[in-house]
Amino acid sequence: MKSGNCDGDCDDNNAAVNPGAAEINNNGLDDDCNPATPVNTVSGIGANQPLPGFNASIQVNVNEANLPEGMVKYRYSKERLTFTSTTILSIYASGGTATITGMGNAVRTGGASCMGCPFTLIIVEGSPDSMSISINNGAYFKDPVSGTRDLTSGNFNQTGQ
Ligand SMILES: [Ca+2]
Ligand SMILES: [Ca+2]
Ligand SMILES: [Ca+2]
Repeated sequence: MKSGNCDGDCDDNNAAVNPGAAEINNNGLDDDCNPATPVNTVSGIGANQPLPGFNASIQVNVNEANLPEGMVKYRYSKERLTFTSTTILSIYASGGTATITGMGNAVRTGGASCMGCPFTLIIVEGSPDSMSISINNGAYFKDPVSGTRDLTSGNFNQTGQ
């Protein structure tokens, strides 16, 4: 049980979690009882095949401390789709799962575009890492399998609770 008692300890049932503890990245715990640490980040390049014979790739570099400089790029050959972020709104990472939201421009060669479209990117640490992206809440594009899909090449690095 979490408690709000006056010693500032955010988890009285876990002796390792307290305001004097060191933050351990990506363990799913706010070890030092300070939600502001660590600064959430995700960076890297990865690729996979959402459907056999069709290549998807993603490039991401988002740092909670400097969201305006953040960027997400996604390409998917089957849809002739190119997506480039224009605004990063949020990043949250805990326990090895990072969620990034923002806006961007999606273009299908010879098809409909979606300018200023909201997107959600999920990156999960693992061996290999996995990813999933949804554009316009899935109305424009959604990775064609539920959950996240393993990378076939590349790697992401993330920092979070
Ligand atoms: Ca913390
Ligand atoms: Ca990784
Ligand atoms: Ca932690």
